Amino acid sequence: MSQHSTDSTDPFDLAREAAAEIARRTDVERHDVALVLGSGWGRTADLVGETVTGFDQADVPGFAGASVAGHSGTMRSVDIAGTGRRALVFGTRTHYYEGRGVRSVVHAVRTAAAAGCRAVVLTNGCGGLRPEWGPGTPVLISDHINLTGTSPIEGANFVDLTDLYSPRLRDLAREVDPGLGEGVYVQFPGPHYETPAEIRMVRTIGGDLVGMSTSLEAIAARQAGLEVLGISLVTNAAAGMDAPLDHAEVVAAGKASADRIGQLLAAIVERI
Ligand code: 8IG
Repeated sequence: MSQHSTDSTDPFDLAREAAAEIARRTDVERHDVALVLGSGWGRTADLVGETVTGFDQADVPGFAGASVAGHSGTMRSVDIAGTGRRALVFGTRTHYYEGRGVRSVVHAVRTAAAAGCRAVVLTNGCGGLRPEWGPGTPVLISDHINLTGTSPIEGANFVDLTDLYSPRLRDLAREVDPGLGEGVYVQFPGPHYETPAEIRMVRTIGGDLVGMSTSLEAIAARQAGLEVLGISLVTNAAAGMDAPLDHAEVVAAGKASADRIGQLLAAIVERI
């Protein structure tokens, strides 16, 4: 079976349709920066600026409703504090494991490009392989390893992925928060987590973070000409590592990180 939709709809036409609907609903012709909020990042958009317009993502062509608990299905147009620029915030994403096809996974990124965005910030919640990154630690993605076995690119388009995760935007993020570490994100198809043996493999091949998103979106973003910043929030130690913190500690770490990652995202978006 083809990994891409076999219907005759052009995914870029669908993205343009979605962008037109967004322009209609928000009354602005173009947005400047897109944010995709992953697990744990849901409330951070409030710190980016004032939500001028919010609507159900599922009302925009090509988008399905939220299907993962803890993800908000709201799309928002946010006035980036003090800049006169607009952020297009996707409160949820379609994951590869949902089985809706790779086109659905990258539709938000293609829509962002069609809506005029020049950069996209892809966030996620993930497992961490470095013991110094406890739950609640934000980490910049320096590069990725795509273990999904698929690609969002259709046809013989040999898209260069060198410096996919923009060095300029990573430098900018570190100006905001000099304590930020960075690592290689490994996307598994999911929805199951890894086995301890798979995590040992990840370590061997150079991975630092494991998750079920982001890489396919980043590839589509590069094809669309967007600058990409990827930020992971380590929410758990990868499988087979030392005993995780107890639940109360994890909750406390999450609360403490909410402020840090919200301020981080706001300060970055303001400077992009
Ligand atoms: I949150 O440990 C979160 N998402 N693959 N592994 C994978 N995805 C994740 C993990 C994890 N934690």
